[in-house]
Amino acid sequence: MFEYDPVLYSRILTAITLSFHIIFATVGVGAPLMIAIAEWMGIKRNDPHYTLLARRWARGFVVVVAVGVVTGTAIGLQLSLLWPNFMQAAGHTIGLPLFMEVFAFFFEAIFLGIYLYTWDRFKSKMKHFLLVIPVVIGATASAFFITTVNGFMNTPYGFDLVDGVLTNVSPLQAMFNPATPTKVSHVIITCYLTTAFILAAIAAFKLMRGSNHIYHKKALHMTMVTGAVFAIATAAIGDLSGKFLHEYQPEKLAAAEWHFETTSEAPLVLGGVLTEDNEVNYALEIPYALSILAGGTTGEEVIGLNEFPEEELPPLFVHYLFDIMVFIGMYLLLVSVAFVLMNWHNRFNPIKRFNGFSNKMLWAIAAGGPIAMLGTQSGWFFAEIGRQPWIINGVMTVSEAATSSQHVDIMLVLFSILYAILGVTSFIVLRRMFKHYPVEHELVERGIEREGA
Ligand code: HEB
Ligand code: HEB
Repeated sequence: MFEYDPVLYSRILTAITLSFHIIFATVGVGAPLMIAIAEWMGIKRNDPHYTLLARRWARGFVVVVAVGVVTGTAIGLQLSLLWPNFMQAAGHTIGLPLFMEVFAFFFEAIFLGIYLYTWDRFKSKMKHFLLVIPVVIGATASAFFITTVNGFMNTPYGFDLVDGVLTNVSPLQAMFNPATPTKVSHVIITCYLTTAFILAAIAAFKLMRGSNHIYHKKALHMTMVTGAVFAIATAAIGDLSGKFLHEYQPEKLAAAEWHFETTSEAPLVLGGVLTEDNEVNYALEIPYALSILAGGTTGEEVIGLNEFPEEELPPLFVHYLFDIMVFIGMYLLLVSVAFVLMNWHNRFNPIKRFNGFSNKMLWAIAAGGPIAMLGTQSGWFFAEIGRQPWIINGVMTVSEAATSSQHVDIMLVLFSILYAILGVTSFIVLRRMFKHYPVEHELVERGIEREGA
């Protein structure tokens, strides 16, 4: 019934590993910034609630980093085990950013250690705050370096192809390939956005569960204001990513929009169903919008799928992945901007300042956390499946790159068990950590509030 196919199993194992890694990596990149903002506000407003936010988030962050390191190491292993021909062909081209990611990680880890052990050890709070800056830089640099590798896979640069071999390699040119600017900024900003929403969701959840504590309200405000800023930035950079695809990977953009004929004034297609002869049914069309996304004007000519040989086209279901991501982007933008606007006129009113939200709003924010993570996942799935059949665009296909080992099925089972254990354990650890030491206790214990206050 099931034919053993090492390529298929390698793809499944890589997809599972990356999807699992990306959950922790995304929060790992975003959390340091949120911690830094909270600690900064604690100092500036002389408000211990914000300082406690930074402390508690930092504790959770450590668990996230630990899992990120394990799953990241699994990726490193699997790159050589499952895709030996890819690593042999391109290893020396992308070795620089791969190494730099490890370096960025060590940089981050060293300062994170110092940061965690020096709360209350400095006379000036500012000195402790300064220690979080290298953590922010290290985490973001990780995302930067590793995303340039992914950029290279999409728009390979910095080598000559002689008889199928990559020669005359320039690692810097490979790193700063045409995909790097939009990809790196889209990834980093969506890491910040997703983390802001996950932290906001936790605060909203606490408030829905009956807590009325100002601590959670302040958390909600801070995360929603930053969330709104990053949601706007995400939309702006997402637009640039669309323009990048138009120029360098037109087949991916056309697949995302089921755009078959090359035309100007091309519409954006939302949802719908594709028939056997490539007719689009039941879709919502926004006139001219694809031309505007691609080139900024309604007259922009957008290349259609019919221009490409059929065996070089990605699977057309990527359309739904793109739709889900864009829809989620709109949802997060709407919720966070609505929240900020609704609270704007209360900003100088000390009583109403932190009370301007309804239960419906709390629901919408609580849902926004998991939804944002889903957006990150669908974004990656879209970008990766949209590059098929290539592993290095136009140079090497995924099946050429794969191992022919007969044991990938066993690896798949073993790694799945590892991820299940890691996922469950980290969930339990995080839950216990915060449940057994609730905010209310910690506030009293640190002398920030009195019992019953
Ligand atoms: Fe990652 C970690 C690899 C993707 C972010 N990573 C990690 C590790 C490794 C890796 C190996 C461990 C540590 C060191 O450095 O050593 N990755 C990797 C690869 C890939 C990735 C190979 C692809 C293919 N990442 C990724 C992405 C991102 C990331 C995409 C973003 C966005 N990572 C990261 C971070 C980290 C890591 C942040 C650290 C940890 C945590 O979590 O924090
Ligand atoms: Fe995104 C990807 C657009 C939203 C996440 N994006 C992507 C792409 C595009 C876009 C075009 C592809 C690129 C390439 O491939 O190179 N977006 C967009 C837009 C929007 C968005 C237009 C609306 C606003 N995203 C979004 C969100 C999120 C995301 C919201 C999350 C949360 N994406 C993402 C990711 C990815 C993407 C992660 C992968 C990476 C790259 O860049 O690629």
